[in-house]
Amino acid sequence: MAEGQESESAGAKRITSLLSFSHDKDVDGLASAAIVWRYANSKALEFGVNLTDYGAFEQVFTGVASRRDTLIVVTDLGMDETTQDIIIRGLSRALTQGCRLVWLDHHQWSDQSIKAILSLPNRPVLKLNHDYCSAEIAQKVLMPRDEVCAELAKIAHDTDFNLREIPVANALTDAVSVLRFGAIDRREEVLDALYPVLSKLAESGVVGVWDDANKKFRDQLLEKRVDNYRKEKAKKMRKALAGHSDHVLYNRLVRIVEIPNGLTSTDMGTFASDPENLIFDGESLDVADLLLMLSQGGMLGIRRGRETVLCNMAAKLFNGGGHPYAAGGEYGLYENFQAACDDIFVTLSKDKTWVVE
Ligand SMILES: [Mn+2]
Repeated sequence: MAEGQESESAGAKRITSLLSFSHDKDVDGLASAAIVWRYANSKALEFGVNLTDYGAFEQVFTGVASRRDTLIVVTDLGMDETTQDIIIRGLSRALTQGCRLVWLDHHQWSDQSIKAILSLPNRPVLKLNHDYCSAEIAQKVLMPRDEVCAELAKIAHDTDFNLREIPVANALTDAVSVLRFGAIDRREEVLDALYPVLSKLAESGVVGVWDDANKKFRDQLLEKRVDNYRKEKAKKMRKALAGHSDHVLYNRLVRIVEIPNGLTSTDMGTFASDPENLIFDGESLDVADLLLMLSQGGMLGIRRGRETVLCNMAAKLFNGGGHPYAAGGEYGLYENFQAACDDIFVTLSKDKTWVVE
């Protein structure tokens, strides 16, 4: 036993740097990376970060194979099964070269993916917990006594569980969208666009980017961009909702809307669950039990207005998954929106698993 401990501390001493992989799409991914960054600073490890999204793992994870003596920390990312082989190969190589792996996540994982991570060399750590967002897991595991990290985790929870109770959490969600969509439009790196916010969050927490007395971002240009984005967004969401297609299935109101580029399912889902936003020409629509948002690329975002349905079960019928309150899937490319809606209604009518009895 004593011998084992000795070799472990000798091994730990060799670690000189920390490489963080996190989700670029939302506040949870960003807050997780900021918490990991603070952990790296607390251990005096040289810090590097990669932000990515599903479908782009390959570019990001291929570089990992050349790392040595690095602590690799992955947060807010589930193993992407289509690129699992590439990820496992890269990580396996890194871990035999003295790297260590800590993977913290809250998405649904297949048994096969869990096994693939746990059978990697050099005793990888994998912590999965569906009751928390990823930033909360990172905070509890890595920085349990750090106040700044505790606040970051709280904010991430507010956005990830769609509670929308903390103003700065909403503002940061919009800032991530503005910066991310802006970078994508200009074909720039999302990481570069998010880096200034991320580094300030890591350095001094929320107070580094947000003036809470005035409920504004400290960066005036960012504040302006977010404000403008919110106005445009409200306009687009109203237009999208006006073109909705409704159908009652198993006594549940199912609504499909076409979601335009530049809007997230979370934004649309929140907007569409507020009765105040559902008044058209003096007539008010009911809040839908199940809301499906079809994007021009054929992706489906799924949210619910009541706890009478399970978004993740509906998503399963469209090759997707997620949580009961928020999920996503894929319908495929389409030309005629109404025909696509009818087709989606037919699929939902054939399987009752998404209905809470
Ligand atoms: Mn998350």
